[in-house]
Amino acid sequence: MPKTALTIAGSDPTGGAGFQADLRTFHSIGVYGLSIPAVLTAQSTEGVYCIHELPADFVSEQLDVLLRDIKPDAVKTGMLYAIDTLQVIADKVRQYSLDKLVIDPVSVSSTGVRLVEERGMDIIRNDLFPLAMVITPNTYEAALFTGRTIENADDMKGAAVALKELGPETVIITGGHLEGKAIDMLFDGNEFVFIENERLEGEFHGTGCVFSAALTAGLALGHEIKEAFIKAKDFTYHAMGAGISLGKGMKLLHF
Ligand code: PXL
Repeated sequence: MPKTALTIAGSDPTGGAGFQADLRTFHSIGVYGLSIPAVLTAQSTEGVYCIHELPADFVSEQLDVLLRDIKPDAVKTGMLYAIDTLQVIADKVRQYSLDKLVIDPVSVSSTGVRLVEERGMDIIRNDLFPLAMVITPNTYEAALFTGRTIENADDMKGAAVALKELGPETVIITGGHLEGKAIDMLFDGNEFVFIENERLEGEFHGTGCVFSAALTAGLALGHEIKEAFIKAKDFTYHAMGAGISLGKGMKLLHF
């Protein structure tokens, strides 16, 4: 029987991000993908043009119907957008004891469009982070959630310690948006693990989704968090290296 991973996330018609990218990633890693769309977007490689909420009680219904039938080996959340939807996810994670939970606290698109309602940030911080096995903010999101400035590896460490205090088991901050080398960092309360890569040319869309989905797939396969982190980073970096310009805007990861 294959291992299973569930993504609860937004729709990105390009497939570069959102639940479509998560499903591609799960499949590529050999994990059977389950998916619940939580919000729809109209977007291209040039950006997000429109966001269409789904009723929170319909997201809730999708979760009930699926989870009464199948217990996924790991779960990730991506763009959830609406306050009511975020609350539903927190409730359902508790109700169904979803313990291998990766929270990618998607807040802003690469082109600067808000992907969560403003007060939703509080629900992510107070209700979702404490339930997470791993949270995967990028440096920009880590700065938003902690109120800190993050410009280098030391700032990343400080932010990770502050984020860990909010309750997740492990914090991974992805640093692709910093100057210089691309640095990603894991903090589990005891040690910091850094991964450094040469920065790749170009603007990429969906790196956060692919990374967190690869991490979730690794956890579904039974890897320890640190091993899943290293493998997920490697997967994402290679997919960026093979990135494609399908449209007029950002590059999409290819794998
Ligand atoms: O990359 C973050 C992200 C996640 N999910 C959806 C998105 C985006 C960015 O645009 O559209 C659906």
